[in-house]
Amino acid sequence: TETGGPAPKVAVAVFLLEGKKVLLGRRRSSIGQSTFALPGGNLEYGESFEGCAARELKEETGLDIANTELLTVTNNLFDDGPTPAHYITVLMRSSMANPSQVPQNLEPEKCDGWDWYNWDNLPSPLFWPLEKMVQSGFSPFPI
Ligand code: 8DG
Ligand code: MG
Ligand code: MG
Repeated sequence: TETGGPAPKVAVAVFLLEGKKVLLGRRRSSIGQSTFALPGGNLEYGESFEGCAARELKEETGLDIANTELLTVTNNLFDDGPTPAHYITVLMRSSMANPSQVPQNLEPEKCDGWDWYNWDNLPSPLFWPLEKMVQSGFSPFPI
């Protein structure tokens, strides 16, 4: 085993679905700068995946979410930027707890803004871990 070196981190990212649409925001971060990504962030010590999803959505968009379910997990090495990182990314699916809520850009230093995008007409460029999922034929919608 290794000691002292960098360790993989755990992130939770959320496919927040509304009909055929998904919530995405353009990143302002050295990892995935200017690409469209899901809301989400780092899993905190002691937190459940569902709890992390709800907390990150509230912090980043002000939205309350419901029916949060585990979809899949991906292993992502971000080694091409100024801040290399290795994330195990847990992908969740959620719906809006209160469909009359509107997403707010509560962390403008991290995101240009949130919007709904039709799954059949996603914006470009997507954050590469998301792009990879789309290219593989992955769908976040229940069958
Ligand atoms: P925090 O301080 O709020 O915990 O973190 P954050 O600032 O919200 O972190 P983040 O960069 O949004 O998410 C953590 C990592 O998760 C990110 O650097 C890389 C990984 N990640 C993926 N795919 C996605 C995605 O689609 N959206 C987000 N937000 N993060 C993703 O691998
Ligand atoms: Mg966050
Ligand atoms: Mg985030």
